[in-house]
Parts: sequence; structure tokens; C-alpha cells
Amino acid sequence: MKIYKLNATDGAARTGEVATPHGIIRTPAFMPVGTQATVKGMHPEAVRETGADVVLGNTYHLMLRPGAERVAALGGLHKFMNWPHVILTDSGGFQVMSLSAMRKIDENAVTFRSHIDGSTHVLTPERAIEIQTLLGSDIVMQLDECVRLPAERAEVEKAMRLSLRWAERCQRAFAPVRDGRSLFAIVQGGDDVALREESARELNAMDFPGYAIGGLAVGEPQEVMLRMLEVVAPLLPADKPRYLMGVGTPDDLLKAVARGIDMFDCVMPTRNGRHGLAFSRFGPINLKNARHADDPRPFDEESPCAAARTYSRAYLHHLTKTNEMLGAILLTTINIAYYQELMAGARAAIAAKAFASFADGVAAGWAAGDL
Ligand code: PRF
Repeated sequence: MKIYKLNATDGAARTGEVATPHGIIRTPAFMPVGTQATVKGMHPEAVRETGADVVLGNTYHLMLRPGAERVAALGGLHKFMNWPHVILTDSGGFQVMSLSAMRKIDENAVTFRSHIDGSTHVLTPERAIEIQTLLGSDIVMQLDECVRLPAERAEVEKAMRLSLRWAERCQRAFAPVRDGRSLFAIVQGGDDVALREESARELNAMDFPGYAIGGLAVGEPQEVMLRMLEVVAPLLPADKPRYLMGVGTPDDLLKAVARGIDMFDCVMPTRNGRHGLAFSRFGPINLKNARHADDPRPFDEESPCAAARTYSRAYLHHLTKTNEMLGAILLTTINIAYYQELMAGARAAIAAKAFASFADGVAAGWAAGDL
């Protein structure tokens, strides 16, 4: 099934649309992270207002609490969280590795202890598909194994090969329950060019509707990540979407778009917003800094985001210093809106064949710094 419509290219950068049962994703796209069936601190309506077409949910968290069967009985994740637009869910393996108290991976499954109550769970590729189907996810991710870098080549190779076998099992489990939804494969292979090539080629031959690149932004320098994108992206089919998982800073996003990436997710704008850090056309701004205490100017009078135009830097400073909920809410909103503005700018620039000058202009704004 073909879900991607390529609208324009500019060098390796692409703009297009991904079709799903709950609507279209305009690409390049940033997907706010809604781990626990909520983009932390924001009403779904407010998330939509920033221009987001899709949010990401997590198999790992939702299977533990409230449970996938419960969400299904309540009408599915879209209804449960009041997000009638596109939902992509991650498959759980990556979150098990970073969050669970104990975990063990073998050929059949990842077995782990819940970080909530210590209970033991077994996540097979088949169960990862079943959970994401119970949730009603529009874009389902295969179960994979992601290795943190730096790592021994043998370890990266083993995880990449296991991920290939799990891709096949996920594909087999997904076919009978697909119902218009899509399953994306995940390219692994760490920082090793040959392993990345093998992973991309094998997954390509299995003919998935979309491809993710995993195992990056896990401890390696940015230039290594970009090099891997330069290796992998050209090996992926031009008529299918490419999703770089768990990335990144605004700078990472523009550099990855320049190398042919279409979709991103990251906790950075939400998590940093909760801790007083805002992303902006002036670069990152720490609202906890005392220099904002007497500054009556709005955060950014030229932002398309009402919160950024309305609230003063002095007030945002006060809210973050006092740990008020509204501070987290406003900065999360400002950050998600900035990420969406960046992607909208990238889409327009690619369509106008002016992506390089767009990216240079944005970077010049960051370099000039705060007003
Ligand atoms: N695999 C999965 N989810 C992920 C990653 C991965 O490699 C990453 C790595 N940046 C983030 N999220 N399934």
C-alpha cells in the first residue's frame, strides 16, 4: 500500500504527505510526544492549534497503565485522549531499555519488570503489534532492539539482525489486522556503515509502507548521526516516508531534513519546556535566568503562537522560578509551536526550492542570539 505523496524536492530534502485513516501528515513533520496518552501540559486542541498533524504514543507506558485492553474497551486511543487526528505509536523496546527496572532480550521477546510496580511483562513482536492494534494506532512501529553508542560492533550487529527477524514477525502479525493502518520498519546498525546498509537493504526488500531510522541520537556525536543518514536515506525508497526516531534539537531537524528525513519525534520541546527552557528563533532561552526578571517584552512578538506573543519574559521567568504549572504549560506550548513553525517553514522552503537559504537564515537567527 502506498501512503506517501511526494510533492517537491530540493536537493535531498523532500516535502510531501503521508495518508492515514485519521488524516494526512504534512512532511517534514514534527510529532509531539504524548507518552501517557497526553502531550504533557497541553490540551489536545492546543496541540492541534500549533499545527501538529500527529502525536506519538508509547506502547510501553500504555500497556502498563491503563492497559491496552482497557483503552480498546473505551473506544481506542484517539477517543480516550480526545485526539481525533493521526496517532503513531512506538513499539516499546526502546522504552523498556531506558525505563524498566530489569530487562532481558532473547530471540522470542523482551522480558522486563515494570518501572511502576515491578511486575514482570513479556513483549514479543506479535504482542507489540497486538497492543498497538488495541490502541488503534494509525502508524504502528515494529519491535526492535536499539543499542546505545558507543558499542562493540558485534553487539550492534546482533541487535540489527534480531531487529530484522522481528520486522518479519511484526509484518506477519500485522497483515491480518491492518485495516488501512501502516506498519513501519526500523533500520538499525549503530554507527557502522556496512551494518546500516545491510539493515536498509533487507528491510527494503520486505516492502514496508514506511521506514524509520532508529539507533541514532543515543550517545554518538551529531556528525556521526548525519553521516548515517547520508548512508541510509538514499537506500530507502523515494516513494515512502522516512522517520528519524527520537530526534532532536532544532538544528538536528534542519540538518536531517536536508538529508532526506520526513518525520521526527522528540521529548525535547516538551521536557525542556517543563524545566524553563524555551526554543525560539533566537536560539534556546533559559527563562530561569535572572536577566528576564524585569523584562516586560513578550517572549516573541513575531511568533505565530499566541502564548509567545502575549506573556512577558518577566512573567514567564516568575512562573518558572516558582514552579507554577502555568509556566510549564506556556513554555511547552511555545516550544511545540516553534518546532511546528520550523517544519512549516521547511515545507514551504522545499516547495520553493530554497531550503538551503531557509536553513541558513534560521541558523543565523540562532547565532545572533537573544535580543
Ligand atoms: N527504536 C525505537 N524507538 C526509538 C528509537 C529506536 O531506536 C530511538 C533512538 N533514537 C528513539 N525511539 N523503537
